[in-house]
Amino acid sequence: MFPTNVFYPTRPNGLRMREELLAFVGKRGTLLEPEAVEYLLAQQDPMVPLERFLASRQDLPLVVTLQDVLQAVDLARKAAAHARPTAPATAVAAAAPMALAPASFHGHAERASDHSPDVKILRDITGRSTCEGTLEDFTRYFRHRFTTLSRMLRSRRELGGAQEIAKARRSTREVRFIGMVADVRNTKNGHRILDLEDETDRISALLLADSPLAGETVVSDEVLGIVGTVNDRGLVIAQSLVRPDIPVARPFRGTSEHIRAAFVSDIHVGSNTFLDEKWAKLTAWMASDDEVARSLRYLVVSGDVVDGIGVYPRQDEDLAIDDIYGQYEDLAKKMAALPDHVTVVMIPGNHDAVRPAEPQPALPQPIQKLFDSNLIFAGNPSLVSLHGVKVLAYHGRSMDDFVSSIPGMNYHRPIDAMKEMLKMRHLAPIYGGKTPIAPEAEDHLIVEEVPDIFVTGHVHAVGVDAYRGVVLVNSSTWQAQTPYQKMRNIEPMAARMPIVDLATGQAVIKEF
Ligand code: D5M
Ligand code: FE
Ligand code: ZN
Repeated sequence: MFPTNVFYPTRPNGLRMREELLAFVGKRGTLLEPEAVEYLLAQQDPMVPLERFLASRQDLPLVVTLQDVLQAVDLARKAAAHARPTAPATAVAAAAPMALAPASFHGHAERASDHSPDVKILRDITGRSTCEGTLEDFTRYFRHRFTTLSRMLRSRRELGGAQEIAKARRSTREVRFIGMVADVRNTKNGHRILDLEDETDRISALLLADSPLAGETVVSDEVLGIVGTVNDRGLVIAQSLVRPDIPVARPFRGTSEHIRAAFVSDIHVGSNTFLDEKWAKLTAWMASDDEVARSLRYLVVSGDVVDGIGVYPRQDEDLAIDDIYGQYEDLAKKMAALPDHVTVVMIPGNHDAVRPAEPQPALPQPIQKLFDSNLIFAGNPSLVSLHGVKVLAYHGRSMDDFVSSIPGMNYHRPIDAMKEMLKMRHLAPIYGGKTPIAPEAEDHLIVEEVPDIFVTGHVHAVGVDAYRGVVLVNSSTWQAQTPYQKMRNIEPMAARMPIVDLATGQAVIKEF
């Protein structure tokens, strides 16, 4: 069962607190955005951040947004850190957007070598794949996707009393229902029509071009809720869309010490555009006595660790090492050259020597044997605990499908797609695009548990940000532009390494 109360703690005095909050801002002639209310109610003392925000403003806005509150909290945290430079930062962290990562960390660094590794793989397909790709497998897979996501949606207040589609169709009043998107199309007047299905029936919903829903991203095969009214032709005029989402922003639950994790991906060892010198610089820096380098306890490698063989037509022309074992042997040497205090967790990507269909299992034993014991291999995706901090690592192939089906998404802004994944609570919602999906008995691409850190690679870009308390990381590449990427106009942002402080969730990007 989905442990609702673990993710969305409700305070026993929640109702009274909610009234108090609303009355408090009401007296000051302003309103609280519902998301801000939810965030505040999840805090130890909801009044503290609110008072902080109100105190920071001379003239109050009409509506106080979640962003306003988070910014005030972040400012207060920074001010506190400034006043007490050696005091550990409070666990508020990564709440404010950090697209422009600061150059250095707040807080004191620990020596990683003083801490033994603490890695637990919490969720991963490796060794548990059962599917054979039969029709029954697909039916079971989609049923699992639908049931799991609709269970999440049912716990949303907006969808209280949601009906089955067969019932909703016959309604003449306001309806609420949950469906899997079977089709999205535009009408000639710029409206959008969604076809939605559940186990009972199918229905069409209209998103009007001049409504706030016009800007909502909707993709095939995601599961969402609709609130609307049915017109006399059986079409639902949607008033709102409800995503499973992360309904309540949570503070970052970090470690007590400032140990850090670094993130790389898309190393593409074996490619003739692999950035040898940049990697050598990285290796030297990691072993140096730089304070941040010494504080790195973990290195998470999110796939495309080698360039592979026969991944795309005429790839042999772009290879410096044309043997798959040769490529992994070379990578193993590079990993062995990293300092002992760094434990590596490695997942595969679409260039690696495992099945391309997601979820992908960990690299096979004959390849794992090439590496020393400082490496831990996991599947793609995996939920891994590093010193208790939950990291969801996913290579990110589905971003190709996000980019091709959503206007405005692009390869330079992977964070936008990552936020959509969290809202949809699914890493690869679009079925039948470029991302091959294996119909396992359970949908491993569902984001069941909210992670503390969510990392992807694949698009050869770099970025850090946060969404509702989850730190988002996209981890660059160690390969310069290939002829294929040149043809597709993909400019890599290479040799940049995001590093996250596991105590505070603060992220910086180190460039080589
Ligand atoms: O992906 C490297 C980059 O190339 C990344 O931005 C995605 C893009 N890419 C890769 N394969 C495709 C396809 N089939 N269509 C469109 N774009 C693609 P890598 O996985 O390293 O090859
Ligand atoms: Fe790649
Ligand atoms: Zn890739």
